[in-house]
Amino acid sequence: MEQQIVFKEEARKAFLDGDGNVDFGKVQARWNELAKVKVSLGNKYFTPEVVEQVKKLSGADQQRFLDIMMGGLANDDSSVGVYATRPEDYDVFSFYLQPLIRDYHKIEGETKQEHDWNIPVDEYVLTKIDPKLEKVSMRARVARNVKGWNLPPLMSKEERINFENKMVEAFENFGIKGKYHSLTPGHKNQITQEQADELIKRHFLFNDMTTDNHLTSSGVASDWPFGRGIWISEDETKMIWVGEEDQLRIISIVQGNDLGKVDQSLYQLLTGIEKSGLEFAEHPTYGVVTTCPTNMGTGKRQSILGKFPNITNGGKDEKKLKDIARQFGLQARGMGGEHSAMDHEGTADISPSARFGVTEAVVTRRLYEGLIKLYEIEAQAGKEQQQQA
Ligand code: CIR
Repeated sequence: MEQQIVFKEEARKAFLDGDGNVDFGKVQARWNELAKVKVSLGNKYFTPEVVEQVKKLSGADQQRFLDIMMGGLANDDSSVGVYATRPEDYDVFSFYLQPLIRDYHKIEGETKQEHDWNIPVDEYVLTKIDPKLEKVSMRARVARNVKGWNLPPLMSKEERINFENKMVEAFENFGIKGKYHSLTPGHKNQITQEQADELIKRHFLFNDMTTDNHLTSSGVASDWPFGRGIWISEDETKMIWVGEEDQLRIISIVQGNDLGKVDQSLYQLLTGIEKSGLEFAEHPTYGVVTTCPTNMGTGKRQSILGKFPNITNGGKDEKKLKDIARQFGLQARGMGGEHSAMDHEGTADISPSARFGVTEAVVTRRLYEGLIKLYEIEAQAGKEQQQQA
C-alpha cells in the first residue's frame, strides 16, 4: 500500500483553533484515537499535567510543542512520536521530554552522559562467533547537530542551504580526501538523479526523505532536496550525510570482521571534522543533542548486516527476529533503513538500541555480545528446521 504523505504545515492545521492557536483538546482527541492502534511514547507522556504546564508557556512555545509532537500525531505506527525542533527544546519542554527519554532509554536514577572512545581492536571479532562471518558489512555512525542552528524539523530553506555551504567549506579544508555530492538544485557540487540513485543502491546515500511520512509530517523532510547531500572519502569507507534527520550523520562503513576497526575509522572522521571548527550541540545531562530523542546520549548507532534465514523463515517472519533481537537490547531493521523490509535471506541491520547512559565503547561491546546470542539462536533454528525436514 502506498503510504500517505503529508507535510508539517498541512498536518498541523488539524490541531489549531480558528485563531491559529494550538487546540490541546484536538491534540488529546487525536492521541485518544491513536491509542486504539498503538501508544507511542509521545502519546503516553501527554498527560493533563503536561497540558497544564504547556499552557503557561508563550503562544510561540505552544506552537513548538505541537511541532515536536507532529510526527506522532500524523503516524499510526509511531513508537516514539516526537522530534525536537531546537536544542533548547530539551530544557524548555523537559516536563514532557525528560520522562519520555528516561522511559525509552530505560534510565533509573541520575544518569549523566559520559563519552569513551577507547574501543579495542582485535577483540570484538565476528569470526570468533562464526568463521563464516569473514567479510561482513559493518557500519557505525554518530548523529551531530551544530550549535546555534535549528534542528532539521524547524530549519528554513535558507538555513538548510546556508548550513550545507558551511559544511562544504569545512569538507574542502579538513584534511581527509573526499568529495561532496549535493542534491541541492543548482549547487556547484550537484549530482544527477542517476548518480544519487547509484549512491542509494550502494547504501551510502539516504533515501528520498519525502517518502517517509514520519519525516514529512514532522518537518524533517521539508524543502527537500535543498541543503541535502553526502561527503564521501576517497576510499569510500567514511561519509557524512548533510541534512537528513540530524544536520550531520558521521558514518564509517567497513567490510570485514573487527567491530573495533569501524570505531577507529569513525573516530578519526569525527575528530577530523570537529577540528575544522564546528561546535556540536551538547546537553549537560543528555549528551549529544539529536532530533529524535532515541539518539540522545552518544548519538552512536553501530550495526552489521547479518543474514538470519532460519529465524525469519526465509525473510517471511521479520517480527520474530525483531522480537528476539529486542530481548538482547538489539534492534533489527530491513536493509533500507528504519521502516524498510527484509529480503528472502532475512538480511537485517542489527544494532544495540541504547544510545544514552552508555558510552561509545559500551555500544560496541553490546553489539558484539548481542550478536553472539543472536547467531546462537539462528544456528539452533537451523538445526530444528533440518530435523523437521
Ligand atoms: C517513531 O516514532 O516511530 C519514528 N519517529 C521513529 C523513531 C525511531 N528512530 C529514529 O527516528 N531514529
